[in-house]
Amino acid sequence: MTRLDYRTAGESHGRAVLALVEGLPAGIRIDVDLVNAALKRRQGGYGRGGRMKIESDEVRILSGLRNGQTIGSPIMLQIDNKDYRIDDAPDLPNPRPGHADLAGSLKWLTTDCRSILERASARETAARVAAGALVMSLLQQFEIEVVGYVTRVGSVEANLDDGLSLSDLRKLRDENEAYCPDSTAAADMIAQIKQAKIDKDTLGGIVEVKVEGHPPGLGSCMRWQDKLDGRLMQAVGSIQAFKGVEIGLGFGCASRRGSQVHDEIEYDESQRDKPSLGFTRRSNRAGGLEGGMTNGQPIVVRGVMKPISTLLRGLDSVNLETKQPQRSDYERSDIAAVAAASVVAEHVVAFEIARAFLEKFAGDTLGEVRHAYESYLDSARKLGVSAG
Ligand code: EPS
Repeated sequence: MTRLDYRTAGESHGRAVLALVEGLPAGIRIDVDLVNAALKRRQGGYGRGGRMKIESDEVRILSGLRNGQTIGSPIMLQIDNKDYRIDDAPDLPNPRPGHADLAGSLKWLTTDCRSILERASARETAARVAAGALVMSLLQQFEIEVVGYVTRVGSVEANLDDGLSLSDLRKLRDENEAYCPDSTAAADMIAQIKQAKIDKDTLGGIVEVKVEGHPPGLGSCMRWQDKLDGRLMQAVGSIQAFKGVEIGLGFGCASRRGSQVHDEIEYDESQRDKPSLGFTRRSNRAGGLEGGMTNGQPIVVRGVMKPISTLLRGLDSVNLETKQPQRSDYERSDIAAVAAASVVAEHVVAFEIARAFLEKFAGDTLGEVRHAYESYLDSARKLGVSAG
């Protein structure tokens, strides 16, 4: 059986960006509207530049479905680029500090950063969102919810009540262009982005993703490669311009004592049918993961995005042909794309959850996966209850 996986292809100004998803069981009805809604949301958010006015991303599913349902075969997703001038686009010899330009030019031995940036570009995240949105149709079957939103832009930090449900967070997030569930902070974030634009500068920020409804036991402590916390960190840390990832309290663990970090365990019989299976916690500083496995609490992952490296006013650089000082190249760019990055983070996390879910509850068909899932929950709820 094929493990759930995906690859992406496509250049920023090539014909299309693509994702090839393999390993989804047969019998899942795919909600294409969900994929297109996610793609549209990724294109939005306050601070996006001219390119997003040109593109209107929509997925074409070229393979893998019959009458709207998966049949177990590879699924090819295509998103066409309207701006596909890759062969006519000018050479870019002046690398932008912070972008892949210089490191890539030195790696592939070229003085034209164009060949590097075409693939390094965040345009590729459209494919990652499409793949993640596709597997949401599987997660929905098991009532697993994933929500991503913005918690910081520049110096503005959101103030979010821990008690907000995922549907509250989603609703509040969707009410503003900062994709932030705190409307006061959202207005301040937008004001900061406006000011950065006036100053011909850019801004970064922090995104947070929460997952609920998943069972305990996803991931494993037996092989480092299988640890779900590490896999989530790679998925989020590999998003363009991300510089750090934390789970739960994350770096905040360093300054506290153990008694202020670890989430003490209780048992509440009335919660036996919840994902915690009754093993409740008063806090969730672990962010839902212990030993590389889900522990029945919500997953909380955060990632930090650096400010966009293409600045309207440029930065000091060097011309790769002449080796003389030169300001970095500018064509057009976003001022901030933290809102869009929250959509990307949501979908790469969704994909990792789906992958870990299908590892534990493997099956060629959705029916077999459901059977494995229910049989596990049945056994888990009987844990500790003696047969006699
Ligand atoms: C990007 C540069 C800009 C962004 C782009 C990421 O594109 P362009 O060079 O065509 O103006 O808008 O983001 C996207 C295209 C996207 O779909 O998110 C870069 O160099 O990383």
